[in-house]
Amino acid sequence: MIKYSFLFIFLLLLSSGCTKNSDRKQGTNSAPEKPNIILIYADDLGYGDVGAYGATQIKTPNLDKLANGGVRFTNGYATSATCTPSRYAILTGTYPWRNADAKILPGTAPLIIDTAQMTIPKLLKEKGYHTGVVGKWHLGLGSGEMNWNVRVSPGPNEVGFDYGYIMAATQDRVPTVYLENGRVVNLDPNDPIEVSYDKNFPGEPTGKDNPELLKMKWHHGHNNSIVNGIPRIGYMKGGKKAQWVDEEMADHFLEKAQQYVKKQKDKPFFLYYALQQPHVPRTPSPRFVGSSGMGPRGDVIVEADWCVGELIKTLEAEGLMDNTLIILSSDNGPVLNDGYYDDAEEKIGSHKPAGKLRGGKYSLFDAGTRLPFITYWKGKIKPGVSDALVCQIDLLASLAALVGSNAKTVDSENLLDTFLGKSTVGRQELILEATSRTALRKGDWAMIPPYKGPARNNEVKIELGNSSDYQLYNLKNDPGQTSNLAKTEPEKLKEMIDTYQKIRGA
Ligand code: NG6
Ligand code: CA
Repeated sequence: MIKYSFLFIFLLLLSSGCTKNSDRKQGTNSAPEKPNIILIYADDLGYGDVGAYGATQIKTPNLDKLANGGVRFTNGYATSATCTPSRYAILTGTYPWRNADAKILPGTAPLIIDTAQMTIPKLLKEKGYHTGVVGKWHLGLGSGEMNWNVRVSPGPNEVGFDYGYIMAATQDRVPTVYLENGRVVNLDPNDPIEVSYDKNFPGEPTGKDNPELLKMKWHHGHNNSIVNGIPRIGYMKGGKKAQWVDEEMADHFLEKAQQYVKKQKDKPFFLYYALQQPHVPRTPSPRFVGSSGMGPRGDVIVEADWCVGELIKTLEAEGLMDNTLIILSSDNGPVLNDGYYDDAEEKIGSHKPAGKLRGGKYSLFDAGTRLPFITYWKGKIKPGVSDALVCQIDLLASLAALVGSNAKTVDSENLLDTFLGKSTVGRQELILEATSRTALRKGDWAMIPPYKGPARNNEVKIELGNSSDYQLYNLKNDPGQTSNLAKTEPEKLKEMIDTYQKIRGA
């Protein structure tokens, strides 16, 4: 009898589904593991901005430590050359060109992830994870008319995140406030927030009309409401107490990320830590001003690197390094002048933000989407460099495989072994997207169909990839995409066009 009640209690414990850190499987059998997962996502960090990827002028010791102690991917891609579509794709495992709303969004845009859609946090939550997002969101909030003075939903909490501490859109867009689980932080009910992307509120100064109030000057766009002396995109009134201090944003998000880790450490957790650097406006903490010798853009990269180092220190202090998988990448390629005069061009020196690649943010050339991409898991991932073709869109199926979930999407490929450094096999092909235009990467080749429109955006000074002819490049021999082989390799071109049309359903 006693024997049976022991068995009963044992079975009860087994079925209780409690997945405390101490209960996690250590991979000694085929049961899935449940490491903590931290996805660190930088904003506009280029292929060449990281030491481990060849930068010598900017020092990124903490990113390098992850890159050199984990797998450093040389063919790691975002789906897109701008933020919203890449963020949509990484969280949903779905190509952004399948969703017409997945474009750079204003701060008032509704949520573009369907609340019924599969997402990484959702699948992890189903497997017992606590899930959190800290940092830049830019996937829209609410479902139409926005009222910032009540709880804003749907948002992160409705697509799988138990906890959210975010900025709604970008640092250069209003509203310039933080939201915690849908509520504006420090909102004074007597000073309600109003936001418009159409017209100014009477009597409110703007970057266009009140240059005397500016501490940072706008170059293109960015001449609407002024917050903290910085002119923004969009108009905002009220919410004075809730407005963020730009120079404190990095510390603020870091602190929230650290608090999250400390609070959730006894359960497997997923933290999506979406850094705001080095997107404009570049506002390093005073501690980092001058740290790169390259002006604010370099300084905020040094700052972002420091933030990553501090988060790792927290993981170490909490004894979590051995069971935490860290994934680091960026949402799109680099840009120097993205709308403010901040010396990014003037002080660039010999630094190459895109490394050996052509183009940058907004571009269909490789620098738009090929980015630093690192996986790190102390004691689990053998350090190495992988040339496998991998995309952020593959994280959904791969993390599902890691935790024993059968969640999947049409576009996400299970490359778990590749991400863990156990295989060198990547995906065969990948559709790349830049401001609604698409191209194909397949094997060593990239094919860009003809597009109307300027070859170069002269404001940001980036080649966009538009041409009246097909473009075909062999990235292995010619990573800088200097030699268009469309005419000399007609068979390869045809094969690429066929594959492209098959995937795009054209
Ligand atoms: C552009 C902004 C740019 C940046 C970008 C979004 C202008 C002229 N330019 O429209 O500064 O905010 O949108 O960047 O307004 S992203 O990384 O979030 O995609
Ligand atoms: Ca971005």
